[in-house]
Amino acid sequence: MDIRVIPKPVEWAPAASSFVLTAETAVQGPEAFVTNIRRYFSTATGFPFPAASSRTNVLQGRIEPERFDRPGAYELVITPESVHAIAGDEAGLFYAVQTLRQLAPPEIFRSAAVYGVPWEIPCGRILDYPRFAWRGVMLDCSRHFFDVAYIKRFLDLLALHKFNVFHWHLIDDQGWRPEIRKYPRLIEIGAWRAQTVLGHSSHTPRCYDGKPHGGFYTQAQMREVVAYAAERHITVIPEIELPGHATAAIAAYPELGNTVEPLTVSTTWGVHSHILNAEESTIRFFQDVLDEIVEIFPSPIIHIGGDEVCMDEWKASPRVQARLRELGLGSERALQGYLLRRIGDHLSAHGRRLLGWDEVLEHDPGTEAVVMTWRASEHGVQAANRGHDVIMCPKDYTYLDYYQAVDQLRSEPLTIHGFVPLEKAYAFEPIPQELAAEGAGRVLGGQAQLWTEYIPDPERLHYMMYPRALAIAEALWTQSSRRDYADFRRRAPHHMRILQRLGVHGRPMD
Ligand code: TNX
Repeated sequence: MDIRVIPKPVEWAPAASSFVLTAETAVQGPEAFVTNIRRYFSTATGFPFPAASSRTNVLQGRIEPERFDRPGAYELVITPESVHAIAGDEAGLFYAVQTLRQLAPPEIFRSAAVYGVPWEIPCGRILDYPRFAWRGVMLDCSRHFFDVAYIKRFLDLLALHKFNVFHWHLIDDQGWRPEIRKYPRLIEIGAWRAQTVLGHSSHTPRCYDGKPHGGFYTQAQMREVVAYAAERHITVIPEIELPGHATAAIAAYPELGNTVEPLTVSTTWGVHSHILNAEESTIRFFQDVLDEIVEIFPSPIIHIGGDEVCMDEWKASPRVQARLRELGLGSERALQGYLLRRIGDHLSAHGRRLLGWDEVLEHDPGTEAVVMTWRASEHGVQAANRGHDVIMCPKDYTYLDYYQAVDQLRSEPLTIHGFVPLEKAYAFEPIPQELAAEGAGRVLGGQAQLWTEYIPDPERLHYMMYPRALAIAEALWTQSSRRDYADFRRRAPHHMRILQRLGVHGRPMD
């Protein structure tokens, strides 16, 4: 039998017949395996999956580290008598369970019991492991706020297709989201904007909706998200943007900025001219912020943004010019580099590595910095050749906020611009051809980006995300030799129907 698993496994050897889940089917194995089988298989079937030591009619999970030499690897052996999931580590066992969910009848995704379904899982053997260690999705929760209940739902969706990084874009000009105890005004003031621009922000005259928008995450909520993600083998990478995209922070604490007139949290989109100043007190402020952030987020890597920094304010500011001279620096660019290294050193003192968007390469961030390349992939090649670990997010393949169809009939919802059809997303190759073997080893993986200027709610988010996130999941997991767009298109509609059962409506496939 042909299977429709996404991302496509490394090896699949089908066999005749199937394993059938019944009210007597037992489960054995490590605690997390038992919990996950019950979590994903009990609700729809109504079966209890008791722990038992029977050798037949059983789902058995085991961890055998000697057997695999790659993180996340697993093997599934499905016979009419039993299902054996053998993995090299906990993550691998989790992925085996995700594959089993996809092999089961799609009714398994119901959130209420359904009777009379033959719960058949096709027999065969799967050997599987991921191509890349970093398989991420970025969600921008500043431009539009998504509450914690939704974030958990989003993490469930990521886990189903074996994504393992949630890059949480927490801060931007239009809203500051994480509670920072030392600086309460960040959320009291920075988390709320008065209104939001209507239509495309480039249209003039601009019209606004007149409705306040905002929200924030308490520290307890962020810890809950981290724990919820960890149960699903997803690492949460927080992003604290500096020194650009900082209007919300400056609105809350005007002393962080360069202008005399106070700012308000931005109500429109685009690259803003307001950036942080370069005072020692501002550096300390962000070091304090990061002290609280590292307490909440155990990720070895912390994102500090660093993109789209407009230098006009620094050029015009006598204070910044004096600071340049005081530090003996020759240019505004060098000053940004200085800021970056101060923040990077601070993160190192916490045992964390700095991650920044590819512009940070222009500021000599030190080779321990990780670079996330969003512009052309040549920036990734450059970064890897200079000794940086790299995460590939080229906008022309991975920006899921871009149009996914040509808008001939004016039927697509408004987006920022751009064009990433499904086929293009599927063609995403994280290792650019120009990269030599040594540099290729520095590509940790890649991710899909969901910027939310034009994505106000989960419904629109799902429309933009699927089916393209399925394509990105496969680009990051499956060996390139096994990838085949026609075959992906054969499997994807099944997943779109599964997602619909979960209340997630992607863009209908043509
Ligand atoms: C560029 S990608 C940005 C974001 C926007 C995005 C919209 C990057 C590092 N910066 O601020 O939201 O384009 O596609």
